[in-house]
Amino acid sequence: MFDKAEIRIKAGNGGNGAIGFRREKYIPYGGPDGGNGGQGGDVIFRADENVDTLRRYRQRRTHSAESGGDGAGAKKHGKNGVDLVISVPPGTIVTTEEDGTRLLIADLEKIGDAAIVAKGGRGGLGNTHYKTSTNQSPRIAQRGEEGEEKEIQLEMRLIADAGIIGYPNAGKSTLLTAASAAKPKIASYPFTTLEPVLGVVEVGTDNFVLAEIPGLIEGAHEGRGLGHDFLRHAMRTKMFIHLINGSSESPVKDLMTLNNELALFDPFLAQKPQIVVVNKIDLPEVQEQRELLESEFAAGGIKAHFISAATGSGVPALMKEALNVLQSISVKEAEVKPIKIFRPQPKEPGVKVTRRGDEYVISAPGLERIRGGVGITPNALRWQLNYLLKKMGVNSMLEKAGAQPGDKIHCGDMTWEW
Ligand SMILES: Nc1nc2c(ncn2[C@@H]2O[C@H](COP(=O)(O)OP(=O)(O)OP(=O)(O)O)[C@@H](O)[C@H]2O)c(=O)[nH]1
Ligand SMILES: [Mg+2]
Repeated sequence: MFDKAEIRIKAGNGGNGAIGFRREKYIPYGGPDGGNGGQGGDVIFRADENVDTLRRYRQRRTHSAESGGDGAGAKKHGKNGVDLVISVPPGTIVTTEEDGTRLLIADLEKIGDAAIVAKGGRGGLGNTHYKTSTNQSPRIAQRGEEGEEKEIQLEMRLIADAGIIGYPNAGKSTLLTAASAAKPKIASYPFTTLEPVLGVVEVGTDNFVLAEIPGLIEGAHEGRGLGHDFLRHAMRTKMFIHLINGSSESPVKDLMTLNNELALFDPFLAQKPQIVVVNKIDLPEVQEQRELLESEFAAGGIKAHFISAATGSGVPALMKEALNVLQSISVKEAEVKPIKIFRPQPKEPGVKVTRRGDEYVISAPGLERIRGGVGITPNALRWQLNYLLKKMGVNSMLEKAGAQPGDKIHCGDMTWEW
């Protein structure tokens, strides 16, 4: 139950190249002047300091970048599509699934880290581009390339397995010190700890990472105290140890207030597994209240631990319980697949000719996106393409493959006769 989201992203398509001719008085067909299509916008992910959770992406939907504009006559190039920048919290990893394996596309650890996750399509070339010494009036142009489309997963990278949360002065630093080798500052005033402090807790031969997460107070979700820093860190743990100061006026009210605060931050936080712990049981006034508190918590269905972080009493049992909870979570998460690094495939495989009966199919990047002008005959089309077919070696490949006069040749949307 970590902060996760699955969305579909679509980069912009490239605009189409134009087929156009200069029109001048007395010259029916001037030179070609069709402009290129614009580049499609990319989909970019960026770690943004103002984003704390993936909440806004939990509703599955498609996020698309703008497509490039089509080219036009008078050598006018299409406008480039605007990139779509998707803001995510620092610590987000972007993965995609391919053949049952999760592939890591980007690891956006620090504020400002960014990665292009879906590349916009290239704009198609206008007919101006296809003018040669033998073909002064090219009637072909290129369609824009499709923008990449992907189903991706976003996930916050964890800072720790378990987080200690609770009012300032509850004894969070003291508990972390008692349970691990971490040495956070301990003091009798609130907000002693300002940044999360991590420690490794050993339980028998197992261990887990425990963090003190400071800053949870009433109104924190509105920015009081350390405000959103709390949310940012709390999101990145699997479970909470909710530490209550046993010597406070009403420990039960403290628990309810802070759990309510968690839900106001993000319902997701309130749903994380939580162990409720009353601290400072070494103090006589807390010891006196123990039975009353136990029954009050029990009435709410909560089995509270009673510990003294200062003396260490009850701490080993608490850590054992935390490990149990973590292990039960990891059983549920066991189907999470290991992550491999995503390596983009080279985009331009070579030219290929495949025979299908009497017909031949050419697959050649770039060539596949060429389209003929309106009303162009198959023979005229072949003539228009001839220069490219020769240059790319397609003609000789067709010959080798056994193409005979009259055989149909397909490439992209085009068909002509050999
Ligand atoms: N008697 C007693 N005092 C404790 C216990 N745990 C912590 N304290 C005292 O409570 C005060 C606050 O302890 P910290 O561990 O700094 O509390 P914290 O929750 O980390 O506080 P912040 O970092 O300011 O949010 C200190 O004076 C501790 O000595 C305990 O089990 N018993
Ligand atoms: Mg502290």
